Amino acid sequence: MRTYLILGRLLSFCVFMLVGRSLSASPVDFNGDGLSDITLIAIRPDQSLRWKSILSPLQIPNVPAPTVIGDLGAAGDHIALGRWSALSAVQPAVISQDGGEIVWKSTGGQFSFGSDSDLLVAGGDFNGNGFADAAAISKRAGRLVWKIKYDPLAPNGSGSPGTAEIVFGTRNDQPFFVNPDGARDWLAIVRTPARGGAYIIMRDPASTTVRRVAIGSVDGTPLPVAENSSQDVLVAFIKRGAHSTTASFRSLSNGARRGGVRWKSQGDLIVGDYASDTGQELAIQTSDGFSLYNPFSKLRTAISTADGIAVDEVNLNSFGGSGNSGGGGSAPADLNGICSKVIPISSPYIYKTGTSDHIPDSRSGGGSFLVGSSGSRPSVDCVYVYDSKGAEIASYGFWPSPGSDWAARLYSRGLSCSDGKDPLAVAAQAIKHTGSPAGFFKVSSNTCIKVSDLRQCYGSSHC
Ligand SMILES: [Ca+2]
Ligand SMILES: [Ca+2]
Ligand SMILES: [Ca+2]
Repeated sequence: MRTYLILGRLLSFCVFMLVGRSLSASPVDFNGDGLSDITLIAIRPDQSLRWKSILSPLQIPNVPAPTVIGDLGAAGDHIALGRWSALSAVQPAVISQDGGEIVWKSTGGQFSFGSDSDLLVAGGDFNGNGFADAAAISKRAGRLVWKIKYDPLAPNGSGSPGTAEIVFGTRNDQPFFVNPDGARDWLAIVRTPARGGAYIIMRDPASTTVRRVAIGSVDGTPLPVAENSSQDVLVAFIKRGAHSTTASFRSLSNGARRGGVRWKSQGDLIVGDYASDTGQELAIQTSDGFSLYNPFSKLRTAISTADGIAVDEVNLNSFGGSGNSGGGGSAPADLNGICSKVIPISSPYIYKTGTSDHIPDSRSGGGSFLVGSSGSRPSVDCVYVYDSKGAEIASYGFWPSPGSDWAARLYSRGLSCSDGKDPLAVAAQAIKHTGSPAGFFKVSSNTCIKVSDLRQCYGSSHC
């Protein structure tokens, strides 16, 4: 699902809900109009995170400017927005790696929980009392072990603090969580047996009750979607293609297919009750705003707004067991269909997160990807950049007159193939999606140049 690891400038992976996760949950609603507000994160020059909200974002045509909620966290943290210390509203929260410790920090306090090799689950309320719980999933002897820390930041005398350990699922299952009964979030997995078919299997954390729903064949990352009150009734399966994002919906009660949607853009998805149509909407962040879809009413609408990294309450995070260093290693399997050959960046290639001072034009502020004269011009029309799971995250265009010192000069801003993105936001997107800041610049039909950390500079004397 979502992994928001925040790195760089203004931002990125995906905050949420009204009709949301638990009986007592209300929307991420800062202005009290009953509809979700879009939460955005920006990275400040000192690398701290500034949290903002676009209140009532569907006030067309005048989308309000974001309101500052507060500052919490730093670039490199994961997002854990939730009702940690008050039932009335969500609080910003982040998960940080501090030495060997995983520290969860909100405006109401902090605690250590989980390890850097666990899948860290934020956004769930597994005892259904409205206060956010933390969960960490590890693998033991081929099984998934869910450790739950209930209400860790609930005020004294509130909540039901405690812990639970539940073995549920096997190593090849895809874990998530869902609220199928309106009472609490259940542990959930998607299982795709080798013999075919797929299942959603849910386990009530308050009992040993298990529900199993056959959903045919599905592909993508599961995301629960609520129709009304607090109950999830659909699961969206999100698949990010090279140039598009699709969601296909399955009924949580009987597994039936309930339509789908395709966006011609590749971005982060958030879920919330943003529009007054019944049920939650999915919103994908595009280069100039958000495109929304309601799977119940089929409403499609778009809003344009300033940038920032959109986040919601459903976050499954991983630090990947190797800290924030990122990069290194060979190309992950997911990338193989895109680049059969991966070359770590070295001369004659140069990558920079900015442009040289002598470039004051529309290219400024974007990323630079340069090929020295000893190299050859990439044999593609546009150079696309993929993350380590093979999702396209950026595109660079050729400067038409590279000069004799260069085989090619490409920029992420100001040119026909340029997507205009800030390279640090691209890095944040990659980290949120994959846990790694690596980017792969595809320079021919089968070859990618690997930049291990898109936040760094490579190959230039000006690095
Ligand atoms: Ca609102
Ligand atoms: Ca709780
Ligand atoms: Ca709605």
